[in-house]
Parts: sequence; structure tokens; C-alpha cells
Amino acid sequence: MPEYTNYPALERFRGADLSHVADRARRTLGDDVMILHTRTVRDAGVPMVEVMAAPSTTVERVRARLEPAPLPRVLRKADGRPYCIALVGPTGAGKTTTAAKLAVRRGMFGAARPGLLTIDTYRVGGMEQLATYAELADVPFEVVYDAREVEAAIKRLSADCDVVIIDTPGRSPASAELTERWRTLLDAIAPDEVHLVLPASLRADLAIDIGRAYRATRTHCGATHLVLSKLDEVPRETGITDLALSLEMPTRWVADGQDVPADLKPGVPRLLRAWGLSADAEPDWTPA
Ligand SMILES: Nc1nc2c(ncn2[C@@H]2O[C@H](COP(=O)(O)OP(=O)(O)OP(=O)(O)O)[C@@H](O)[C@H]2O)c(=O)[nH]1
Ligand SMILES: [Mg+2]
Repeated sequence: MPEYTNYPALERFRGADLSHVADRARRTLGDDVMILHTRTVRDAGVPMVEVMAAPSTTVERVRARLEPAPLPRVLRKADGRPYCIALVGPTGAGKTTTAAKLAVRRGMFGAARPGLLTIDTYRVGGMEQLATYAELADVPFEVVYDAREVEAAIKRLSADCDVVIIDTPGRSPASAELTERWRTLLDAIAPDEVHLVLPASLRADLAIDIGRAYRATRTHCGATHLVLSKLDEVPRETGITDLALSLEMPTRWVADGQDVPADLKPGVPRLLRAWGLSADAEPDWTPA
């Protein structure tokens, strides 16, 4: 079995009518079976009902693998330092856009006040992109070029912010030296959470390799969470839940478009829905 299918699978049942098929699923998978997808298919020209089903314990396992620990009720630390959430990931994945969505969405972190910090001083226009959003939404914004500036920048932000979103440059495998530089900067910030932003359309085997590279860093802060971006570019969101599961990181948010801040959604309900759990319809957006 390929590595990326190493997640709880759904089972497929086919038959002439739904009640018989559901019965067979129940007999095979147990009384607590959950019917996920139902559709009509043609088998050698004959119309059939097809269901995808899983025992409810599997559904719970999937949920548990995707569900992040809740954010602390009070984000600001006892020592006055804001809670720091960094976004990392390959070039063009959607880090800056997601950072802007998180920081400018009203009530995103309840009553906690957000701020923005960027260490992307390499890409032309990267800093300006975020500065514009910060200015429009009247969110404090800091740029850090050097590890020695980190403490002062966080201190300035802590005057007005309880949570700080950190944008980082895209990491190109070809530029190890550049990567080392921003990694050192991120270490100096020591974020509480590091979210790896990956486009949902990425090939699973590549995504797994990238996920591994961002997580497994002995000397640097590794990724702790996943943000799947560009859901809107995946037809019917097919396979996105499998992708998230194969990356083995909890998913607090997903991004489904370019609109700031509207196109950011809670991760688990969306991924469970894409997996087929229609009963768990997406709730109205309730900020983190
Ligand atoms: N369709 C779609 N486009 C998105 C989404 N998120 C970001 N984008 C677009 O993807 C492009 C790159 O987004 P950025 O936020 O600049 O990506 P980045 O990871 O910061 O890129 P670098 O800083 O260059 O590494 C922009 O055109 C965004 O508008 C999304 O959820 N859906
Ligand atoms: Mg960027």
C-alpha cells in the first residue's frame, strides 16, 4: 500500500436499493456503521446504489487525527508576551494571504487583539503586501530583519496585541543559506504554533515529503499544524481529507479562496464534510 493511503479507509458497498446496501454495510462493519457518501452508479449498464461507509469508531479516529488542541482561553502569556502563531511553507502556498486573513478578521481570536510580524524581507513586495492589509485593518505590524531585533519587536507588539501572526518567506530547496537565515529568525521568535501552509492540490507524495522536511528539524521550530490552502482549486474538494490525514498534523484552519479575510474556514468541519460526513455540516463561522 502506498504510504499516503495509510489512514482509516472507507468501505464501498453496492446493491439494487439503499436499504439492502445499508443492511449489508451494517452486517459487515457493525451496528454503529456510518453511511458517508451515497450515489447512483451504473454497473454494466444496470443502475445501482453505492454507499461509502465506515464504523463510527473510524470516524472518531479521523476526527481525532485532524482536531487540534484548542487555543488557550487566555492567549497572552503570564509574562505579558503575546501568543505567537507562525506560518511556514513552500513559495506561493498562501502564507501571506492566510496571515492577513487571520489578523484582519474581526473577532478571529475572540476579544484577543491580533498583530502581524513578518520576517519575509527577501521577496520583493512581500512585506508591502502584508503592510497594506495591516494598515487597512489598523493592526499593529512589525518587520524583523535580524535575530537581535526580535525581542524589541515582540515587546512593541505586546503593548497592543495578545496574539501575533508571523509571516515567513517561501522556502526553496535550492536556497539552503536563505532558509537557514529565516529559520534562525523564527527560532529567535520561538512561536507557540507553527502552521505549515500547503495547497490542497499538491500531489500527496510531494506533500508528505514537504511535511516531513518542515516538521523534522532538530535545531529549528518544526511545523505543529497544517493549513490546507486553495481548496477552491480542487474540484469538489476530492481527496483533501486524505491529504490532511496523510500529513498527520492537526488542522485548525483551511483556506478556500483569495478573499481577505472571508476565505478562511475552520478546518475539521470542512475536512469531515469533504470526507463525506454530511451530517456534520459546516457550522456558521465561529472564530477560534
Ligand atoms: N485560489 C486561491 N488562491 C489563494 C489562496 N490563498 C492564497 N492564494 C493566492 O495564491 C497566491 C500566493 O499567495 P501568497 O499569500 O502571496 O503566498 P505565499 O506563500 O506568501 O508566497 P511567498 O511569500 O512568495 O512564498 C496569491 O495570488 C494569493 O491570492 C486560496 O485559498 N485560494
Ligand atoms: Mg508571502
